[in-house]
Amino acid sequence: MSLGLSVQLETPHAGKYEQPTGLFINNEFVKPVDGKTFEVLNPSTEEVICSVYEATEKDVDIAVAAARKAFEGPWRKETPENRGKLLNNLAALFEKNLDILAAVESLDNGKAVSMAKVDIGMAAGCLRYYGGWADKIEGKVIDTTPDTFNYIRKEPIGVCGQIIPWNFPLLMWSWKIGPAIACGNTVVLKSAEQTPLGALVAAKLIKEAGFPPGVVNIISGFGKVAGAAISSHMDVDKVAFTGSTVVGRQILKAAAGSNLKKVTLELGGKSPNIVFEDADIDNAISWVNFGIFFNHGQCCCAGSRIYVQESIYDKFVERFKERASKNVVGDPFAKDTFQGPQVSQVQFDRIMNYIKAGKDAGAKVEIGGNRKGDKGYFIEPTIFSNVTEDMQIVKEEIFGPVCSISKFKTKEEAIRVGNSTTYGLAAAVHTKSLNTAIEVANALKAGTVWVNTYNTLHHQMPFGGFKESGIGRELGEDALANYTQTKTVSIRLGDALF
Ligand code: TXE
Repeated sequence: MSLGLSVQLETPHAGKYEQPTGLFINNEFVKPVDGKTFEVLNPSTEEVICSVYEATEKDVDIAVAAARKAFEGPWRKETPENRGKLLNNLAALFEKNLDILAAVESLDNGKAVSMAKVDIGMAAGCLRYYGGWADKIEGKVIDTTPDTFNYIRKEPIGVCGQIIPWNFPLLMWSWKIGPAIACGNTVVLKSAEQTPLGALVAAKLIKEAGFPPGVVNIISGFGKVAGAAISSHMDVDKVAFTGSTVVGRQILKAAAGSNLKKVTLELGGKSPNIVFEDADIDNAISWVNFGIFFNHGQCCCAGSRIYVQESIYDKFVERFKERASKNVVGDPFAKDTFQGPQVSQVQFDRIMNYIKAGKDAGAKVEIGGNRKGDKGYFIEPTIFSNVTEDMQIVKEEIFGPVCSISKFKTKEEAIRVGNSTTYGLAAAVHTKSLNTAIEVANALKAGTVWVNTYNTLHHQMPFGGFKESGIGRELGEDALANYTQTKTVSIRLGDALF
């Protein structure tokens, strides 16, 4: 029996709901040309939740054609005010459907439902924020000579391909769609193959919010097939990607080898979290714990390298171990859960291999280091000490609940080790000294530096990477630059011939 275009599912938190399974193209759920499907697993139980339809190159072509038609058609003439209204409608629908969206996110990704609710609230905030920008994207007039009138227009880029990961499925969905729509583009968004469910439930809200057909198209599928088809497509004008650095490079190559589409990349990290001896220790411990273990360590900005000043190191390690041991790991739908399972078997294996590599290299396991339970992809919060800068666990992104902790003596050393990475997404400094905070924040080569806090992203503030952590900035006013192109118009006023 072939799969229908929706299935009835049930979540512990929000009860029964209708889960779309098709590709969302032209405001309708449709079956792919080849009729292929793939299974979606519940990471807490390793059981199949349902199957969804898989897009191949042919479906990417259809979705891109729909986005092109909308872009060259009525969408082009849509007023900025109306674009803003649509994003505001969508934000309100996210809020109205918060419980169900959060529940689907927990079911599919494994994140604690309390955290998923925060994600959905932030996604609504992001969509509303860019709704506010839609009618404030302005050009300017530039005076050059008396007989010319010159103006600059900020025009949409066109059809935007957007490829998102599985760690914050719906938050990334909003980070991508919000600014693209505010600037007047159309979108083909591919969700991650591990977490397609929320993106499809949210696709229903696109239609309900009143978007015209073809403006936002959402497809499920695999990176090597649908993702690669988007990044090498000759009629996609821009690609925005969040994911691994390895794939980021492939996307740049695909863009270079096709139509030189504009590319923005938000990639991995190995962020330092630096604690000075004058820091408020309770505060620092809370944020260091949150910095690495939030979202099960599956954050591109996770504070995975912890450096503590020598004089407080022993005390800090003891207190940090105590704190991390209290993180409740388990069923994402249970009330007190902080950490759920890793997203997939592949990620679970990758993390367990890193833990083994740390142990083999002689690092000391302060806590954790094991799988938790025997069902689901749960891993104990793990802290390694006795590490050296050349160890794999200190150099490479683990993307799990695993960190290293080591000591430093001076501010200069903290800056040096903080910067000793090919990445540059985020960093943090904990200190009561304003001078230390500013000096170190300015010296760290990272797109975001937090002081006495961690992971406190906000849609009003730009986010993105230095070095190999990416190209371009998402969020804030900066993101608008990713989704507009500048046109110079120069008009000769006099009639003198050249
Ligand atoms: O990422 P991929 P994976 C890092 C993290 C993690 C590692 C691997 O270190 O352990 O990446 O995770 C699509 N052309 N991050 O394998 O493969 C894919 O379908 C076009 C950091 O899941 O990069 C998915 O939609 N697209 C990160 C998206 O890329 C391709 C978040 C991410 O998948 C493609 C996730 C291709 N050739 C992982 N191959 C962050 N920055 O937050 C894959 N994709």
